[in-house]
Amino acid sequence: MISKTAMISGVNGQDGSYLSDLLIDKGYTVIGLKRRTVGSDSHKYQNIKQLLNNSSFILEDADITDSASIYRLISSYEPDEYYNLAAQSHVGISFKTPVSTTEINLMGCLHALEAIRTLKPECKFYQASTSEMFGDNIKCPQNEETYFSPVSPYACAKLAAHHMVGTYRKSYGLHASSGILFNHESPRRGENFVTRKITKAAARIKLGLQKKLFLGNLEAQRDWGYAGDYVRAMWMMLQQEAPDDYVIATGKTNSVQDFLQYVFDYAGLNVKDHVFIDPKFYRPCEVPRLWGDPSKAKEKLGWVPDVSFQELAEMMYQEDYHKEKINGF
Ligand code: GDR
Repeated sequence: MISKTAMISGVNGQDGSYLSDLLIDKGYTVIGLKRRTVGSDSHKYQNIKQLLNNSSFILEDADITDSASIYRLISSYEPDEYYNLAAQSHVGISFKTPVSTTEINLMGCLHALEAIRTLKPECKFYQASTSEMFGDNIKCPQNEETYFSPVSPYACAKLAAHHMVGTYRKSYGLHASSGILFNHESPRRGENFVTRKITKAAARIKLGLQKKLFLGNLEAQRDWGYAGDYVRAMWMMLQQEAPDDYVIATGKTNSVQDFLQYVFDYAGLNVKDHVFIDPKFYRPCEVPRLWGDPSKAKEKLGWVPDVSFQELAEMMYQEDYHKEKINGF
């Protein structure tokens, strides 16, 4: 067992919750940072409910845009590893909230880097970078050498943070790594991301709880993997002697239409009977095609994904079906 302390921002999100499960299994103490929201936020504990009574899991209120809260927590817990997973992570919404998206996705990273540099420079740092940084550069498959061409406020802020991590690594010798993660999904995925929106709607249609599903661009291609596999890669990066950047992907690409068709076929439903296009789900600018080349992660970290596209879609549909069955009746 490993006796280390890890701090995870965005702990109640999909990735934060899977990473906490993984680290606690390995013997870590996890300090989970969660942003306090106005009003009832009981649904925000959904992904971490299995950890709330675990003595190795400590939940702290924090806001990554409030540098004082990050300094206070790093100073009191002196973590060995810090995983910066908190973000405004919805690309479409970033067009509507470009300023707050940039504050969270760029300044949140910078506050943590500065706090680590001044308070605990030996703390290893992980930054959640993203394939969205490749933007409209459709040279495929994309790897660590592919040039970035972001096309959303979300991706611009993430790219600035990505460069900030590289700058702190070079300038101050921090063990700071960025994972350029391609889309990764699971039953814990937020319901406004397209895969979960599709699996939840298919389950509800199958159960007679809903008739129609409205979507945007079905042509976009994404390299979809399983979040549980991807958090393993995050941890592996911080166990390396030297910090570095890694593409984490499956090496396969599929369109939104492919995912939709697969889930509806699996559920025994006809797409044409239920799915309609609503222009409001189109973005002002779209990333047409993401397809990652994870060779470096395989070679240097020994990382390979376990769950296939089909297994992922089936897992998500089945969980949504069971949840909706309980909720719906
Ligand atoms: P993405 O994920 O933008 O790739 O970012 P999302 O699931 O939101 O969109 C994937 C593709 O589906 C198209 N699409 C729709 N998307 C949503 N959300 N809702 C719809 O109704 C819909 N219809 C079609 C989108 O236009 C897009 O092309 C995710 C996030 O997790 C980021 O935080 C992360 O950095 C990247 O993946 C890698």
